[in-house]
Amino acid sequence: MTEFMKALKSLKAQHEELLSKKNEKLSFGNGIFDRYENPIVTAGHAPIEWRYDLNPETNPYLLERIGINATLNAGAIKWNGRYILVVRVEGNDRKSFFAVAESSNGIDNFQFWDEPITLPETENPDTNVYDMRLTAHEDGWIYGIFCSERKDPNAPEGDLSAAVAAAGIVRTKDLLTWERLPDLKTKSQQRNVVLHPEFVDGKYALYTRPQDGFIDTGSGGGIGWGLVDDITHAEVKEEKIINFRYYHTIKELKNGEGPHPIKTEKGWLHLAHGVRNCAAGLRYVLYLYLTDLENPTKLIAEPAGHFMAPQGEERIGDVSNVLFSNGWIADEDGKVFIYYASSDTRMHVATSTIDKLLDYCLNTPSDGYRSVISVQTIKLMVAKNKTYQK
Ligand code: BGC
Ligand code: BMA
Repeated sequence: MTEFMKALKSLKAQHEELLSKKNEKLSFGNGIFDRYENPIVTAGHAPIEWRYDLNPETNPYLLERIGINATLNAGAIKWNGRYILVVRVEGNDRKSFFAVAESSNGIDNFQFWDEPITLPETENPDTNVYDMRLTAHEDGWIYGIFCSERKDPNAPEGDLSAAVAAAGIVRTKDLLTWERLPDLKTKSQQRNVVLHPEFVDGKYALYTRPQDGFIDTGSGGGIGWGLVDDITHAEVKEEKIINFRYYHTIKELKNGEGPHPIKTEKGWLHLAHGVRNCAAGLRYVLYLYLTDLENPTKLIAEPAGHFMAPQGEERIGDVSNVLFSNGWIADEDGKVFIYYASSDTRMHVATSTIDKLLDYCLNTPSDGYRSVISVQTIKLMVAKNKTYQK
């Protein structure tokens, strides 16, 4: 066997081993959700054919020609009985693109389809695209809303990082061919825009995240909501804030809707991220909130603090101290698969159930905004437990 063939054989064996690895639930948790032993999609999951020229004549040393840096922030959808992720794949060149990975059980053996998604551009080409949220809308289309980033045309000379973020919109029926619609028009820049799955007053409804600049949300008070008449020329004229930011909370600096909320008997169940600034940089955690079934903009419950925060190895990566989620899947039987990325580097899954998540939302104390209230809340729990034990 030639050196080339030997190298190729071992490359394929390693890849196969990674893809076929079983994933086990970790045995200790808080009862609310379960974490798993292994990340579910990593840069190493990218197909060998994307990265290597497999012809010994043009690549005699079997060198990797196209490096993949990270797989993160995936949108998710159950489709034909399969668990589908539209993963943000980032190359060594720092450009991200979208690629479908699928699994039959939602927790392991995720495998990328043969080729990444071909995403059409608008007349204003995107520099980078990321963080797609998938919504199977009641109009019959599957929509993907993502962040399209372009260099700021008004940036002062020499400023190479000033950018403009906008919500790009695509739709598909087969996850293979994607139709690009015009970007969302709103008053400000946008990241974290999510399509609600149902019409509201006959209109498309969007969760938005108004922001003053590319990074700063500034006067943008939190997660917004706006209605759109025509999704093929989407414009939100009025944005109403439905989930606010507060001083000294996990979402002091910014927050954004994760995937679209899940419809439950007790309300719309939302997964979002909250960000605070500290000496180590921005810390991203996940939180849940519940809104009214009839009026998805009306907050019913919001537990204090984070639902999930980076732990152990999750804390380390390209952008450390970050958990981010823009995809989850609720099965018919009430099981929920929460797909989250750690530190802008790899994808994980956590599982729970609708019942547990609702119980968590409705029975976890809400934020009292002061240390003294936190102590009162604990003392109430202790007192209750004393009477119960008697
Ligand atoms: C990065 C995103 C990040 C955003 C704001 C973009 O250039 O690709 O991952 O969320 O900047 O920091
Ligand atoms: C953001 C997001 C994500 C990313 C996070 C942390 O603003 O949109 O793309 O995970 O920053 O870098």
